[in-house]
Amino acid sequence: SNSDFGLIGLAVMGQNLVLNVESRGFQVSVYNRTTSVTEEFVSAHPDKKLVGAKSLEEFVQSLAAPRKVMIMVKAGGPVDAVIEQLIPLLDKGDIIIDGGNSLYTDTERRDKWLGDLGFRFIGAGVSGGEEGARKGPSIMPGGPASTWDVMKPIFESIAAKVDGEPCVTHIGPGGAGHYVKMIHNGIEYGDMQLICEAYNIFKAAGFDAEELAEVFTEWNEGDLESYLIQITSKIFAQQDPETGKALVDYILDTAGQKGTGKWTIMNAVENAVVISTINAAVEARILSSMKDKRVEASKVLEGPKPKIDEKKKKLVKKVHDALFASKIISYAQGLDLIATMGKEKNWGLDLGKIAAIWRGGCIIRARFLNDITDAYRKNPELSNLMLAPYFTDLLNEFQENWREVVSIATLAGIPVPAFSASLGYYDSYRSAVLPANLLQAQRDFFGAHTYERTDKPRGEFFHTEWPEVIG
Ligand code: NBP
Repeated sequence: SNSDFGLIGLAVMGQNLVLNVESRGFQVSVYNRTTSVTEEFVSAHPDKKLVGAKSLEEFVQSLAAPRKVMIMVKAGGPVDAVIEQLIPLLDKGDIIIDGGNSLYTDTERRDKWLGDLGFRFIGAGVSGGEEGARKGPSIMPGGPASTWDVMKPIFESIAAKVDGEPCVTHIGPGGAGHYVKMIHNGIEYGDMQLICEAYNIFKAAGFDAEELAEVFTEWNEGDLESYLIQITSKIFAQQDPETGKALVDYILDTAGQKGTGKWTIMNAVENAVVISTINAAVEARILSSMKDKRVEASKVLEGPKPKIDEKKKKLVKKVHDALFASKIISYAQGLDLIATMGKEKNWGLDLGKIAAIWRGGCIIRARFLNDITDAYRKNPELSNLMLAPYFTDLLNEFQENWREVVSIATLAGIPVPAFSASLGYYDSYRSAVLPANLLQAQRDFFGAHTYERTDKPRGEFFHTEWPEVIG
């Protein structure tokens, strides 16, 4: 009974996390439902301080007190199944960590369930895929602060580091960690779609894969520097071994999704927060998956030829501005949702710290997260990221090219749902006057909903006897 840490679930994420924890000097016990997986894993790493357990009893007995057990199995039912099997074997005060992509409401339920039984529970979002898990992920743990204190040394040692700071912080109680991970995934959807729209515009302007690789390589050396821009440059440079041509041109244009984007949208609607960029990204995936219907419609529904006549160098700058501006909007919306939910739940979230731990390890890591961190450090009560002076200046600088890109694309019949949704949000948000006066008139007309007047104090409501409409 002397392992520092135990992990259940030796699929991709679990195996890599175990190797990461072990590499920081900890002895790790491992258990997997299918025993052969455990045996193969342990024997593949004879030089590592690993204890492979054939049963959960053996696993639990191999851990030093208080036991620290991380569950890394498929989200949903499997997590509850593992917890149920663990409960009779653990002692009060032992710590259970769920590191999968659990829905935050499940985490809240488990937090209460296990807390009532005297166990300590942490629901931690882990981002960065296989490589992140092995070399250093971004970790978003939620649960009691006192439990976080016990886990802190291990979590800080395995997390990615940026400027020496570990990409992990205590997010808040209960489901806060998994909630923030969910929104992180939504933001990831937005980032990916925005890059795809930039690509589509360049394609219509005649850029070949080599030129695209150059554009993205250059962008990755500037203010757009990020993991997703970097891998995109590598994707364009990748040749298909069979034809010697760009591999990307052979990949079918239908995307899948696992559900975190959908959860993010549902939560935004519940909180009455606009996340139109992420919305557009999720819907773009849905539309992409309707390949057969799109092929049919392409034969009958007309539009202009998707051709853009612009000087390539100038277009690159314009699309850069459109992409960056849209990305700022997407983060402004995602962070607005996190802030709103944090207040609603009394989670005491620190948006600056959340942005800071996304700077390394995770899929959305990007240079501009430094500026987001700064913005919230300067003003923790910032009402919207767009209104932080640094981002206000950028948006003011970019907005002209941004409009031009949305217009050029629209006139050429190239769909830019995320670029235009972002611009629509920007223009709505900065409109002192919106046409909702008419909307209120309509509502009062058919439903006697009443309205307020521009020439009377707020809070005074009026109703008009509108003419009768027959038929
Ligand atoms: P999977 O999500 O594919 O889960 C496979 C693991 O779950 C195996 O170890 C399997 O054991 C175990 N398992 C299942 Br399925 N049902 C079980 C049950 N009833 N009892 C016990 N064990 C059970 O693994 P993953 O891709 O490594 O992901 C793990 C978690 O991390 C998920 O929540 C995922 O969403 C999250 N995540 C994944 C990534 C990624 O890039 N893959 C990134 C970030 C987060 P078996 O071997 O006996 O079938």
